[in-house]
Amino acid sequence: MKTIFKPLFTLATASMMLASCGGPSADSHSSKSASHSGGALSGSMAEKAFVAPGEHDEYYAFISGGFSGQLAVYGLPSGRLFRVIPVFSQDPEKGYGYNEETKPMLMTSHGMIPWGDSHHPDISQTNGELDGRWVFINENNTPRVARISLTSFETEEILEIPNSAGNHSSTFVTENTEYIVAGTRFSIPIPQKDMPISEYKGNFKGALSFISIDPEEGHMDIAFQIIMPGFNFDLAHPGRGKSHGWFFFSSYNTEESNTLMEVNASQNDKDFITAINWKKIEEYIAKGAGKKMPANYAHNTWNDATHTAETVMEKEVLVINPEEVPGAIYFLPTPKSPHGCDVDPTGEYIIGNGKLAAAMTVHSFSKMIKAIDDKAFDGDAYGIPILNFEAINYGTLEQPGLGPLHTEFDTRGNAYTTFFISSEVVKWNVESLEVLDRHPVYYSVGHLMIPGGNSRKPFDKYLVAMNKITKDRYLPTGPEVCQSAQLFDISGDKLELILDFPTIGEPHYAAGCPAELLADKSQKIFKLDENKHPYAVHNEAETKVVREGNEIHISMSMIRSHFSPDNIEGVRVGDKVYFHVTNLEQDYDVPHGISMIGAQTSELLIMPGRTETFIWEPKQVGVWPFYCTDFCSALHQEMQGYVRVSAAGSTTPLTYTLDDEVPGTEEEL
Ligand code: RUQ
Ligand code: CUA
Repeated sequence: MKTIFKPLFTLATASMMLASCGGPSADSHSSKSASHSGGALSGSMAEKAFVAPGEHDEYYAFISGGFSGQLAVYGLPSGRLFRVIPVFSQDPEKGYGYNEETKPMLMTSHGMIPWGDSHHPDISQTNGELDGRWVFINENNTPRVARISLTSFETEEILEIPNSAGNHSSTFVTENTEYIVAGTRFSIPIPQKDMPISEYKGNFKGALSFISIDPEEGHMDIAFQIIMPGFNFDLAHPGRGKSHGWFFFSSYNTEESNTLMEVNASQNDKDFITAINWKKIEEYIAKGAGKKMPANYAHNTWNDATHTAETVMEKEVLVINPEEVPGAIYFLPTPKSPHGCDVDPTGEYIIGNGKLAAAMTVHSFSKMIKAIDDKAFDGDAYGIPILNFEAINYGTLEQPGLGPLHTEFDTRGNAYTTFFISSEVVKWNVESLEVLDRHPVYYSVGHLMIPGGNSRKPFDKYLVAMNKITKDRYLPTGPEVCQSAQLFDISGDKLELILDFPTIGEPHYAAGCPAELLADKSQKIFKLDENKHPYAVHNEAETKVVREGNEIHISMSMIRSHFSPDNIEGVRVGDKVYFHVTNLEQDYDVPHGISMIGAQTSELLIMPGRTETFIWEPKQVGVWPFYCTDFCSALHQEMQGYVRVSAAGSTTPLTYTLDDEVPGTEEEL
């Protein structure tokens, strides 16, 4: 039997693995004998995923890169990769995090961090439907959230989250993009201090941050943080429709243990989903609840006019103690270390995927409200009422599979849940709690995504399953093989697997939307006459080279197919040379690149109308070339230039030319 599962689950689930659970047969784990999917796709299935050369896809899929820190853009149903949007990690291909303009995007209270671990993208909504303005995504390791423009497909803002560690339950937008959230995975001392780890229990706290989104510009701000008991907060989901105004967070380690977590955090029969009435908290805040706490966190914003990011260090955050907001926070007991916490499109059903449970728990929002009114409590934890399980529970899906992780929904009342251990997607009806279909995936699926699946209006034609392990599915590439996504057609009664495609990094989670929501408004150029970069040039006449002590600022332009200037003399060893380069093109899809021999940074890849900067510190005397790195025209290979570097202290005058014109000469400032 070929069974794929991760050591994470060995202790708690070895016995579950042995029980017959109605999961797929051992055989169906093998690609070679998988009769359900067909080892080779049949012709009609292949047709469903086929997008003819020159045709466009029906959907965009934004698949997180997991530990790559980025967000990749694919088309569905083809699975074709269009672009990797750099978010939390440097990207030398695009100069992101390397050029002077974008370096501030990666600034944090710990300094500049070149890498991140991105998990959960989510597209902005209006009235509970995707509006295609922005996609948000979280970073776990050094807690941050990012906002990416779905016009320019670039990261526009990154906000660090203080009092947080392992920002996992994030981002997840509310119905009108009022908030995204950031729930801490690790509880920590708040404020941080030097203390024994063994005193975790009762002393460490878990912050749940609500980040408000400006409705016009999208700017992010931490509206408030709720300082919760020291649990591990895992996933989150906003209410919608009738439950709009509430947010639900799953948690594990309600035991509050701090060592050998795989055993000690799995003791309690039930952990909690935390239900937070954020509208009520807003009312409390309006009446003065909460207090400003000193903090230090980076807020990095892209300026569209200057084409430059800037960092502001924020100095305080509003924190709320649960005791200050009675009636706004409740615990929903949920078996057993719930991971995914998902709300159906009607807002009535709250699904807790107890990753160590053999059953899935469905809570009812209306029963929850009634239980609150009836005060159907089973005590409290740290003063927060624990609702009676029977009073809130809608029902249980018995033995649907092993290791349920995440659930998404269609418009027909069905839910689709991933099972990590039994490697399958199970379709079930939310109201009747009946399993309708199941399909193996290859292998160890984490999240799944239906475009719009986090909104009131899912587009339920396709489902993407994102797999952690692929083993024998692709050509081997050394010790690490790719991770993958698998595309299902869910328009019929049965799940139909129609495509397998490898992904960038770990395809952790994804957001998708119909192509027509974005395609028409996709940005084509940046207008040159609106370029307010301090070193921008708007034509070749404005190009210049200026010495300021041992700094040299080259204001250079690029257009098919030359740089201006293309020859520069009078640079000396020990100088710090700034290349400020403007792409004068005003045509769609004509970026130019530039790189300089020996520059200890990446290339610049400059979009039409934009200005970018890199620094070169020549170490050696000589005549050194630079060139365009992006094949831009038939004369791309001619797009080049030289810098003459003289010895330190040399008196070679600073001159620069294009086309044997009279050399420009700059006085030393
Ligand atoms: S979590 S694989 Cu990082 Cu989204 Cu469940
Ligand atoms: Cu410009 Cu190649």
